[in-house]
Amino acid sequence: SSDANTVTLLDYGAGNVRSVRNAIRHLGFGIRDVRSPEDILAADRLVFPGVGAFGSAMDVLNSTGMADALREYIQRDRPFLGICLGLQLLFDSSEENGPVSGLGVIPGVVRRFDSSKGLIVPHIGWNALEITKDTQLLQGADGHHVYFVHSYHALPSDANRDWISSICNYGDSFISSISMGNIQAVQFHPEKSGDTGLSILKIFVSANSSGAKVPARRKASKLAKRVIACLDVRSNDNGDLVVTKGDQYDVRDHTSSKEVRNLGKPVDLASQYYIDGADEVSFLNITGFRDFPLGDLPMLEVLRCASEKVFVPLTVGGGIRDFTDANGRYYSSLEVASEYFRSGADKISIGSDAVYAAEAFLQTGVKTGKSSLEQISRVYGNQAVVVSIDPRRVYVNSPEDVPFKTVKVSSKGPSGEEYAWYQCTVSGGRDSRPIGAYELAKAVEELGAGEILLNCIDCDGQGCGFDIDLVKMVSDAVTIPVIASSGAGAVEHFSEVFEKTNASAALAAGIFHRKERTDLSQVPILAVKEHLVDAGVEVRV
Ligand code: 1PR
Repeated sequence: SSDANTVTLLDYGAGNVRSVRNAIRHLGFGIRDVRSPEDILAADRLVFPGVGAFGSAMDVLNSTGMADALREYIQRDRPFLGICLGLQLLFDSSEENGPVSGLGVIPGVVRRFDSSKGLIVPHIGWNALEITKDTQLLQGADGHHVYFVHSYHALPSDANRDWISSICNYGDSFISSISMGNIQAVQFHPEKSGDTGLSILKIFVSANSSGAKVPARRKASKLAKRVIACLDVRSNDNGDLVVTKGDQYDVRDHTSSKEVRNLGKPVDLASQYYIDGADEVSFLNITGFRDFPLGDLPMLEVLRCASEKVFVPLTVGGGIRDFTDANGRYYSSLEVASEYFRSGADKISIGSDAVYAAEAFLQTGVKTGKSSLEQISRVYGNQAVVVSIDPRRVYVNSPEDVPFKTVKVSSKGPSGEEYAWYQCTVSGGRDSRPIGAYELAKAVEELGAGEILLNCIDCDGQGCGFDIDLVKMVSDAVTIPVIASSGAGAVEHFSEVFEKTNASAALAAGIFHRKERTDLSQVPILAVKEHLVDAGVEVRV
């Protein structure tokens, strides 16, 4: 490809920039990778998607001489686009494991969001920008939501005011983008912000300077509630990877054939849900607990193909744990997760293994640092690690009956019980464990989970609504985002869960699947979004 069709990418090898690559290629551009500081200075257009922790990124940039090259490139006012950490690194310093010095191009500091007053951290999801400076890059972003995922943010001040092109509100105002001459950087992820994000990237990569600038416009923004489409994936009896869906985790048809329900191909459905407006797509490899996931090459292929077509975050779960294969070769959970990330996942989700880790932590009070949850969040950041909880409701007469947190239930149990606790399970609901959903949620938050996917076996596939008692209990207990899951059967169930609980997102499966059963109606994602707008819930449309 000619130079005009090629952008230079600075990937210093600290994590997954596959999404950025996919988005640039999707726009029809080629990528040249930076191998040396000279490649930076020779670039026509440089994209810098920062990943990993601030300090380790600066270590790499300093030791390779790339920090100096970047400063010089920026000094020369050459076309530059920083993304996420690629914005933060431009500032003087960060408090992340620090203070640590940054590139020092822009005056100011990078701080952690303060969760002490109940603010949910990380800031994950879709938020709108307050555009403060005429800038062409943000043309398509005016009034639209873009996708953020970060725990640290650059603070606006008098000293850096001239650089700021937009701010965003989350707890406090933070800098969501900067623009000065040819130097641009954004805190959000254009590569994961659907069409809005792709249009921003396109303006930069195509060096399009003909369009109108967005006039500065101040408009209050609020983090939107997310609607997530979930695909439960497994091999069917013929060995093909299919999307399936169970009733209370039972995925076999209750007809005479007892076949695994086959609702379609994973990549086709994921692309369709992206087009339909899903804010995220999740794949759960529901037999991952028994098969070795890296033996499951089709799943990795599904991720690779899906990430070329889906420009919102992708999560994958199932089978993330240490494993020894039939030949005696040992794989750490970190290797399994890394393979998922390399194949296109933005987040991984851990089920069974997180239950064991939480049990051990609660018994000993010691964080060993060795669990899959701790290791993966240390290397990839907690925003990349979701813990999936699969609890089952257990009714009791009184909170004193069990050593677990109970709730007073909104509808009584079969023998008139007024309370319930939610018992965690492993292996897709097959085995029950001596720990409640509340205790598990608190423990995994301590161990480094960035988000909780809260299922409920009783409600799964029933279409009768989310378990509000459970979602309220857990979302009030933690300061990381909680994704309510299981039971959506009508648009009203989504507004109910957002009105009555602190859930940050709602995940559903059956309600969106097309060739679903005839006993439950299929509802498109757009209908859910429209209903939420009418109900006064902020969503991305
Ligand atoms: O334990 O780390 O290998 O992870 C296994 C993962 O697979 C877990 O996240 C677990 O929730 C999931 N899983 C295991 N077995 C099943 C099953 O159905 N037999 N699926 C299963 C769980 C729950 C949701 C479902 C919602 C919404 N499915 O993913 O999509 O309940 O459903 P609905 O909207 O139709 O009600 P590990």
